[in-house]
Amino acid sequence: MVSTDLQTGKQVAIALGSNLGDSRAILEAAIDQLSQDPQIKVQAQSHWYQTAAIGPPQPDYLNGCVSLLTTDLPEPLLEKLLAIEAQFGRVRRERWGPRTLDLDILLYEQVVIQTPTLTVPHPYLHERAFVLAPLAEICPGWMHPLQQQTIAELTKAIDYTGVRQLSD
Ligand code: A4P
Ligand code: MG
Repeated sequence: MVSTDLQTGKQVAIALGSNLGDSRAILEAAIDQLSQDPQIKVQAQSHWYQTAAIGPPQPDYLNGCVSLLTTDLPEPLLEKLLAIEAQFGRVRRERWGPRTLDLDILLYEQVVIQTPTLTVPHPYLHERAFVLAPLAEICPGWMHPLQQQTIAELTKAIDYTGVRQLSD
């Protein structure tokens, strides 16, 4: 049964971001979509953070993270995330440009993947305050398989200017 499988599922951390449209509603709806998938169990959700954009000039982002248990392998999980992005009208234009919804796989257990379509851990995870702040709330003890430091340890070297936790 699916629920039994999920007990032995893999632990995954996902980053969510949006800076176009009704970001809060879009991000909440994306989590809803994930939680309705029979092969995914959403375990924990961070607060939302208002964050100054990294990249070309553009509006602030709303960022957050969730941790999942899933029986999906990394590539099929990425396909699901891309489908959810598409559902919310995501159109890819410039690199690091504004987007209605961005869903990134940050960590998949201790797995390291480097293919043309998927890099895990996410290559910028350890240096981005808008990722580390929410991630540290929900998985502080998770070891980054390449940095060999926990998420809590990685947060210590980061400048949090422009990153503000929202109250609910
Ligand atoms: N891809 C490879 N690895 C992954 C992964 N671990 N998770 C591939 C998800 N996708 C992954 O994605 C392009 C392709 O990356 C996907 O089709 C998938 O095959 P994209 O989201 O269109 O990426 P991009 O915008 O062209 O570049 P990049 O470097 O992936 O963007 P990021 O790193 O996601 O950064 N500022 C703030 N404050 N908050 C933000 O959330 N986000 C970005 C985008 C820039 N500035 C930001 C924020
Ligand atoms: Mg992305």
